[in-house]
Amino acid sequence: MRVFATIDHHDHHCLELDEGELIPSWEGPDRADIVDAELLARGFVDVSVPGPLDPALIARVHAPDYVEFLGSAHARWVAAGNVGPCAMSNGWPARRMRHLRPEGIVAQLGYYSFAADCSIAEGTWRAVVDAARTADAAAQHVAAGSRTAFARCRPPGHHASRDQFGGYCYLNNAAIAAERLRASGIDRVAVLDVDYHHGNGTQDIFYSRDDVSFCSIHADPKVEFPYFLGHADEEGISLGQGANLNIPLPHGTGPDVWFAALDEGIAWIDGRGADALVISLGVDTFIDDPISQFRLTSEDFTRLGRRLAEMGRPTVFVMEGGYATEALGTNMVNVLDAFAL
Ligand code: SP5
Ligand code: ZN
Repeated sequence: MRVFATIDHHDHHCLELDEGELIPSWEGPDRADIVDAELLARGFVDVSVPGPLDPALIARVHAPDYVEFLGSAHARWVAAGNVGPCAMSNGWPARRMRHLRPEGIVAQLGYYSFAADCSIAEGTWRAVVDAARTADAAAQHVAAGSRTAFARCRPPGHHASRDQFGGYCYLNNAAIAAERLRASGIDRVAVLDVDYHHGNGTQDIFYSRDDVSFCSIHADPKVEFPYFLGHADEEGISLGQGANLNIPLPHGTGPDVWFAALDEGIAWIDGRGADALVISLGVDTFIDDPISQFRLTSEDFTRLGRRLAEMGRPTVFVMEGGYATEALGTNMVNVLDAFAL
């Protein structure tokens, strides 16, 4: 299996507001290093650096003003005299307030984000661009006829919408991969999101379209981040009516219930008739994940890889969450290894 990766993510490590404290984000550079070490140890040596960023592709997924904002936010934060190392807001446009774009950097940080678990460090934009390039390259590899490819990227992407960051995500790597497949002439794409958290950004990006179907299996937003999207009655709108499937599950969900949900999601995708798949591959469903509450074991990730292989479709894997760093490499590569067999 071809792997796409860069090491330019190393300067991206933000602060996040967690349990009332500003802490170094759970989503740190060590995550990618651990996955890289495990890939190497298990013989995944076909590793390529992705090509340059394609602005036209990014523009199919994200608003131009948002992309411009992300690229300049940290420099503006410093220029405005803010002392903290990471740019973040303290106010958001909530109920009955107006969604007019404000002028200052702190206000715009609120306008362009939906959560305080995510900020912008000096090295963030460079890492974000690299993650997007990585997802694009993996999709190009599959569009060119390969059975599969793995985008080993960070920061993750599935919480990022057309114009909002949050949940450790800035540009939506999986959506970028899906758009690359579409732009390469693949008619029907399905994104299957197995990260513990609902892929609210991906859902939102494709919500009114029928050419990219979206299925997410995740912790119930009534009790889990991102809290405000991911319910079972969100089925898509207008042309996209019926092209969105959410399967929310309770805290404490174990393998029996989780794999039954996976079968339901796979049957639904089969019914949609997808020509290629993008997997938003989060392994924060792991029993020992420090911020999550599902109960999959490392062996279950092997089972997941086998089940995805049985779908028999060209498949782009895009790395998302997973915070149990000791086991992250094993869990991520277990999926890929079982798929590649
Ligand atoms: C890509 C992805 O998996 N994003 C997840 C973002 C979740 N952010 C909120 C995390 C809150 C964690 N609080 C757990 C406290 C444990 N002591
Ligand atoms: Zn997650």
